Amino acid sequence: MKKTAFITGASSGIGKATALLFASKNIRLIICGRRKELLIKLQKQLEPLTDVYVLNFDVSDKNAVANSINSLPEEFSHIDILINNAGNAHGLDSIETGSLEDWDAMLDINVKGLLYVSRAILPKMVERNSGHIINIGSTAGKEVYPKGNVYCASKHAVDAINQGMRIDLNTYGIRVGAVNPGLVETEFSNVRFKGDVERAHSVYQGFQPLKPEDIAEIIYFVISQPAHVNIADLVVMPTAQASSTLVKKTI
Ligand code: 8X3
Repeated sequence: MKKTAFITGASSGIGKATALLFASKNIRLIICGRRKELLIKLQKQLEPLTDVYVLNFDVSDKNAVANSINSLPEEFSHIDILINNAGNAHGLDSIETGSLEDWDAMLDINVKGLLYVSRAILPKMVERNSGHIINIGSTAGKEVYPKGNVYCASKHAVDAINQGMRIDLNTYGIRVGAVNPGLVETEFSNVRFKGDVERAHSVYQGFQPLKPEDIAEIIYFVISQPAHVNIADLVVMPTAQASSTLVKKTI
């Protein structure tokens, strides 16, 4: 039987690459995000390959999350795979000068958003005693780097939630695992540096960063394992990266 996957943050980056790969593997999709036009465009691209439903909401809005997920038509309400991908960095400031708005945004989206979405989807997985959740964390959830403070805290929270979910959902046979990427060239740095394209671009210069498609392939590998195999936690970096602060650059 065809599986159905629910992907947050599907309008760009890792979420979009995962949607494209899943569609090519005949997985039915619910693609979610804040940018409706991009989701509609992606839906048109995916529809020749699979059934696609668009949900346009902000993960940090708990009512919108619950209403959107409750509004899913019957044929999309059986979710086999949840990819908790939505997440961003806002700013790169030392703790004493950090922006409260940036902190709120990161904690609201990366931590609370992930929880709201999971909480809305889990009851049906529990009812069926099956499901697979992939939480997209970060190397920032494994170590802390200068000025990473709150972003790192939000991703450390994802790491803890990933472990907590696996423990609590063990009794229901629901698989839970995380994929923690290092430097992936997406809109990530554009958002972190608030549209300073040059600064964002410089993060990925002088070495070969990961592409969203690299992470999508790994996510697909994780979800295509046999039912008795749960990949609990993966850290993925470009070859040029050894840690958050050590990247071998040619320039
Ligand atoms: C993205 C990786 O190193 O910019 O989560 O925090 S990093």
